[in-house]
Amino acid sequence: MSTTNERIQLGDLVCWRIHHAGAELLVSEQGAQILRYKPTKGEPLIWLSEEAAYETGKSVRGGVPVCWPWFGDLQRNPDAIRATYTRPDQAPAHGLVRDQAWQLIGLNTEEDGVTLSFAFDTAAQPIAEWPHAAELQLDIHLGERLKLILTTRNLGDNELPISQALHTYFAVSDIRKVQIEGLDACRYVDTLQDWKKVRQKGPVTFSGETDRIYLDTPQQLSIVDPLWKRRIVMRSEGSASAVVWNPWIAKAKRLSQFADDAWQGMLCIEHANVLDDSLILAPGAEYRLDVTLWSQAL
Ligand code: TA6
Repeated sequence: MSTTNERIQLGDLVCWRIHHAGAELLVSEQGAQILRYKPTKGEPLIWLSEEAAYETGKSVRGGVPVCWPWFGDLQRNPDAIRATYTRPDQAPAHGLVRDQAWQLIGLNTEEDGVTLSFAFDTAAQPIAEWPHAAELQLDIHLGERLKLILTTRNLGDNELPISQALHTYFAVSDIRKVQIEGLDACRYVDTLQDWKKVRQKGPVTFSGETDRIYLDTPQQLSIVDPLWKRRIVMRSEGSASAVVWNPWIAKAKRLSQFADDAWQGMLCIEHANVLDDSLILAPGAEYRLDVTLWSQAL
């Protein structure tokens, strides 16, 4: 199987472009952010904005931003998580690491594929407003499928409350024509209806802005895309919550790095540990969230 690994520069960002058996992966060291993933056959699985900016200190729109040590608006997180940050009124959305430099700690090529490992260590890169000893590691394995393993280690002497998500932007033919299978009967919080609790009936379909936090989610979800004649399959371990988001027309106009019509070709399904599924790591403990992605012909 032919495999190549290249270190390239995109704008301000150092990135790694990996080819293995006809599949392609592109990851920036900033945020350990996957920017592109195209399997051996068919369309890319991961969506990346045509207006993406590759700038130091700015998360790129698309790919798989890592939301940690909290997801979303810190004020909407459990009290214990809010209390980990000394300036909660100025907390950035989606945590502190998606726009920061991570360290490449491993690049291994095996017969079955290539694994890139990145780490963010608060001992090496202290965050004054988040004074906790922790290490975050993202292992990305490109093989027949794409596997992401996000591991948090609590290196401190106290409990560490966190919420997190792999904020994956999937590429779809037309959001109006796809559906998500696997969430039937799950509870969800509708963040667009004042965080009202609702129960999902049947597959998730899209006819407007959608921003929901699903709870008690199963290990396997899929996006059925009839126009591209494919099913994107997502299998996770260590996550019982998932965020489903499409900005639709009006919000698309307000988003940075996002063309007005880009809402039609993307869908975020974000495997998470949020709300009831948030975490408290004991001193010395580690926690793994992993997601494997692949596509099948319909
Ligand atoms: O995950 C859904 C969400 O929280 C949406 O509400 C929207 O804000 C999206 O994340 C994108 O957030 P960002 O900060 O990347 O623009």
